[in-house]
Amino acid sequence: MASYKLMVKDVIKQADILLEVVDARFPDETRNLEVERDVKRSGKPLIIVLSKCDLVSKETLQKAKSRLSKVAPTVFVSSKERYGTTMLRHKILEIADIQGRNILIGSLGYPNTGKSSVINGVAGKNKAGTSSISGHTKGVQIVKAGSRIVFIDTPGVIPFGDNDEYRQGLLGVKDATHLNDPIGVAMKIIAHICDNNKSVLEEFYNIEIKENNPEKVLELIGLKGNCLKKGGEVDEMRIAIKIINDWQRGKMLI
Ligand SMILES: Nc1nc2c(ncn2[C@@H]2O[C@H](COP(=O)(O)OP(=O)(O)OP(=O)(O)O)[C@@H](O)[C@H]2O)c(=O)[nH]1
Ligand SMILES: [Mg+2]
Repeated sequence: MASYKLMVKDVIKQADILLEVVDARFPDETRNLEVERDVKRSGKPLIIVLSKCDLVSKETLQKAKSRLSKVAPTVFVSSKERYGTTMLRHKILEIADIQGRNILIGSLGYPNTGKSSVINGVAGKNKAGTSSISGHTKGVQIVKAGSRIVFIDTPGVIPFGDNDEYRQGLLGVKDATHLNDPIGVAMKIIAHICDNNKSVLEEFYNIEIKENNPEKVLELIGLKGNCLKKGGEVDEMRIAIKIINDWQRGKMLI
């Protein structure tokens, strides 16, 4: 963690502008207030990027944007649907107000929020490596993204003390193969979707949810998907892993 802190401080020191990339599905959970404070202290401009905006409704996005705009200029991007990256490029050029040399942009954020994908979106090419498995970007990398814009891509930073595996599963920081309790994590994901919009689960798994009880919903999904053990009861582990994968791979929109 100490080396992460040093890395963040170093990127802030080198860059002209900082991007904080947050997942539009969890803007609050994937913000890093410590990083925001460090950027503020440096006096350098910050742009917040709400990434993966194809995975949330317009209303959810607008609410998040108006809240975050009070902290820093906020742009939403979907690297998948190639949306928002031109706007981001303009915003960078406008805010940097630097003439005659390249602008260096440090991209910071929680693991797996789409930092490298945003950079690729602005570059218009897949220059920075990406993966659905968190922790893909290992070290700091310099990526040229067209004329005048150079990014520093960084590995994701988990705020100090955040080691709750249920949260990490929900946020996609740890994939199913690295979780100790996939069933518990799947229930957390179910509860999160039910809190936002349970019809997403109903439509995706073709079930009807009568009771907001994650354990029962898991059971229902298992039954519907014919995910059963030899004796006929639901194979909870297998269905839990499928739910985690479906969620983390962005198959459900909330
Ligand atoms: N649906 C959707 N998925 C996205 C979007 N951007 C990134 N992803 C997916 O999110 C996962 C993580 O993307 P990365 O760009 O590797 O994220 P990162 O923040 O660089 O991740 P680390 O380097 O591991 O911290 C990949 O599976 C991407 O395909 C997006 O706009 N929409
Ligand atoms: Mg990356």
